Amino acid sequence: MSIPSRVLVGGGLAAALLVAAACNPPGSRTAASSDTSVAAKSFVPPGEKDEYYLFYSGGHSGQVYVAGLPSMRHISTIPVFAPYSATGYGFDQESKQMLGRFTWGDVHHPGLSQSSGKYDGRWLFVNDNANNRIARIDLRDFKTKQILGPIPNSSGNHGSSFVTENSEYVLVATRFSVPLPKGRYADPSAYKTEFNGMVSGIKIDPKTGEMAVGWQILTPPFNWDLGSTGKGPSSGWAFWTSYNSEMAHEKLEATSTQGERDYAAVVNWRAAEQAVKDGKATMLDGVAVLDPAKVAGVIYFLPVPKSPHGIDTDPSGRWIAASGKLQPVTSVFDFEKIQKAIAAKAFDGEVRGVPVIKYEAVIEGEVPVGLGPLHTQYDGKGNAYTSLYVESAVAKWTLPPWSDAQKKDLNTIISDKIPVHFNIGHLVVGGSDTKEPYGKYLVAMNKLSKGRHLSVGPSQPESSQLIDITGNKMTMLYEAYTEPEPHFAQILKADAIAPIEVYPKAENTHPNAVWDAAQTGVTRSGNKVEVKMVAIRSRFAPDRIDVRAGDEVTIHVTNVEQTTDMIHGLGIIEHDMNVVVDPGETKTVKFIAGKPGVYPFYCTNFCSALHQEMQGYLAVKP
Ligand code: RUQ
Ligand code: CUA
Repeated sequence: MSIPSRVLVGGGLAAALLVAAACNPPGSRTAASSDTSVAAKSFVPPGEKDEYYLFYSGGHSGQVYVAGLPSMRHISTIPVFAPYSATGYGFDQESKQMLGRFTWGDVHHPGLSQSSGKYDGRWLFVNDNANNRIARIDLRDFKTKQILGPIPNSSGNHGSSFVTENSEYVLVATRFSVPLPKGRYADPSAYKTEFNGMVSGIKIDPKTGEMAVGWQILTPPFNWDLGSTGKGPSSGWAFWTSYNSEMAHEKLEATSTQGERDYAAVVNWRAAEQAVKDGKATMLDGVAVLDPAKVAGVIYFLPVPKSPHGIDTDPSGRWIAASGKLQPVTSVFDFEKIQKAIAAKAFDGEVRGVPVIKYEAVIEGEVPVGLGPLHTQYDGKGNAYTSLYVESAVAKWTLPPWSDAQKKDLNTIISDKIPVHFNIGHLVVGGSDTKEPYGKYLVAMNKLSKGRHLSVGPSQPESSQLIDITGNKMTMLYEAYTEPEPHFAQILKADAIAPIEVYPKAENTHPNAVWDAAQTGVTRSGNKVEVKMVAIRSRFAPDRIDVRAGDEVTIHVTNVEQTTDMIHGLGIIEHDMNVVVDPGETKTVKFIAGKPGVYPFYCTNFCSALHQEMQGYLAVKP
């Protein structure tokens, strides 16, 4: 069969679903492909600003992209897990240190910080699925400020970044299981007994945002998938789906799709925090780890139909929608019933000491949304929107409480369906994960774009489509193409933040910052040369640096400008070095002077009419 593997969702069933998907889904309509009447709705005239920020994950590019909504215009790239010469990220000492030994990451799920269940505009957290890390971006200057990890005892940090209501924690869960602690060898055939997964609470300092590993909960080697945090009645709880509760370790496509149901984790993170305080944890690789077989009440399992993916808590915190990729339904659970079931011990046995909550006791309904449901978002007006990967559509449906008539036929609560192009993964509605969603727009993040754009050869971009959700029916407004590879995104009201545009001189605490030519200079001790440099329109001072071949050269360059958008760069010919320094910022670069010769350095950001003249020489004597 010649279906690309990324389109497959699993075995023969997936193939069947694909065939079905080729037909026109019932109730669908074609998108506004050439309907110009909607054009004005996403048009933001030149010079005017968008209403929202869209922060979307850059997948294995390791970056975060910033666009405006509704225009979908790309405004900025925030480098996080990969060097980015455009801003000098990964070239200066500070960012090099943050990146550590890695030059890439796999960003999946950005999560905005919250206070009282609403976005507070302070930080954006993003996960790295590849190297088990979490990063914090400060929304004051849109820069990555911390990279935590690799997280001990964790492999495949995919199930994150889920921020709790008051940013107490970023909660993360492992996609892969390995023998713990990391570094221990066990034969993969002993997967069931020797391998484990983990749920981790990454503690956030409420003032500084500084992250630290708080505690972990040991789990069976299921592959934890997407999650969400609770609020309202589910405050203090968090949820993840899993695939592979079969605990298979080979040919997962077939072996992990055997069971009718997989398990979702229902985690009481407040109880976990308390249990650690009460001394119930054991240290493993420096982290307090709770073993649920010994510590009751921190985690429960909840059966969810066939290979679920997304699990999303609604704005009220009562309804939790989990989608089974291989089942055309989204299961809606009632958290109040979950509480009652736990209290009444309405369990269906246990798995490794973790009670399994009775499905029938907590299910509110299985909503027949369509083929290949993945993720659900909410508009705060009682509507839910589920992405349908196989069907390439978004289904809109009504949250409970449902009338008796509706309950009898849940087809009646599906109020609309819109096709998207093609194979949608995530979708995002502004503020869906908060108590007060903005509604208004939905962005469909599609896995394939299949020639809806000028051809760029075999490596095609992903497509994102903007959908108006203000009416009863959804309206397709616009589409844009993105760098690889958007997974989830967050939408933030533009006026929720007020980013700085220069670093105030008074706040510059860099020990080697200099502010005028008189303070600059070159000093030598042994074979170490240290340079204090200023950059100002349109020169560097000093603009001549004399060293000897093999010297270790350190340059501290301060951009002394205090004017918006007056950025200077320092690129050094044939030394693989470029840093970009924002107004009021100081950066330090370190390198070994190369072979004898004279190497020009120059400003890499066009800063003034005399930008071209902003240059100097690194003179390397034999
Ligand atoms: S996962 S397409 Cu990496 Cu977010 Cu659902
Ligand atoms: Cu400074 Cu160009």
